[in-house]
Amino acid sequence: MSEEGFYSVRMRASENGAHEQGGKHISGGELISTYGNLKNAVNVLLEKALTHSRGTPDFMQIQLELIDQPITKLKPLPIGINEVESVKEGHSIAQNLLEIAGVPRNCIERAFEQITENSGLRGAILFDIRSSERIDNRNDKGIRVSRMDWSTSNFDKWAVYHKITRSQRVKEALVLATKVSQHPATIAELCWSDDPEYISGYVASKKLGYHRITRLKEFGDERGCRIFFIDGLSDLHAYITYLEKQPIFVEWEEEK
Ligand code: PML
Ligand code: MG
Repeated sequence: MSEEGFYSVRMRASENGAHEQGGKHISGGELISTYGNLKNAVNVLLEKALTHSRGTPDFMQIQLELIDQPITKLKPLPIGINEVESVKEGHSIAQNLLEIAGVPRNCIERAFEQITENSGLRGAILFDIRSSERIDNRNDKGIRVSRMDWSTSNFDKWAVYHKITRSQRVKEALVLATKVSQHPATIAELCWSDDPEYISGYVASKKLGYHRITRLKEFGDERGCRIFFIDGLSDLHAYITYLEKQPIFVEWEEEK
């Protein structure tokens, strides 16, 4: 990317009113665009919201803001794929990966117990690995990680090299996981989609990379989850500011 100005472009869409009026979350998205590409960027987000299998939005907000900070470049997390036959097996692999990443077993169990009650959020929840409590105080909103992107051409090269289907969804998830895992307070992330037609998810951490798990819920289930397991958090406010405001650009280079 050149040094001209960049814009953070964000979208959120809901059905039966705005999110803050109790509407159902349909879709969210964020990207970084040059001024010249803004029309295209807005269209990408519009298309995402209008074609989502969670429903037809009757509220949508697309917002843009000039980024006034330098953009940090990060390499994508290494990727691994775990093929599983059932949700039970998927959850068991996810739990083992979380444990290897450093999340205590009792905390993992407590997080899984609470997943159902936290599944309608439009953002992520922060789970403290010491107290096994949710600590973000954002209720139904959760934390929305923002100001991040990966150029389509560089992502496409990465996908060809790794023999992975070029999917916007995988790109967005890997960008988010790369940004979140980069912060020293993040121990691991657990995510699966709230899209009823998408059953794969992942566990990610700086130590383990991005582990896709092919089945983490049943087809048709609209409940998703995104949990960041956090340790050593001296400044919760600074952590949330990093997630929401620090601009990140993912860039991959083929290993020599
Ligand atoms: C989402 O749809 O919002 C999350 C998708 C997570 C899994 C992406 C992947 O298949 O790697
Ligand atoms: Mg989604």
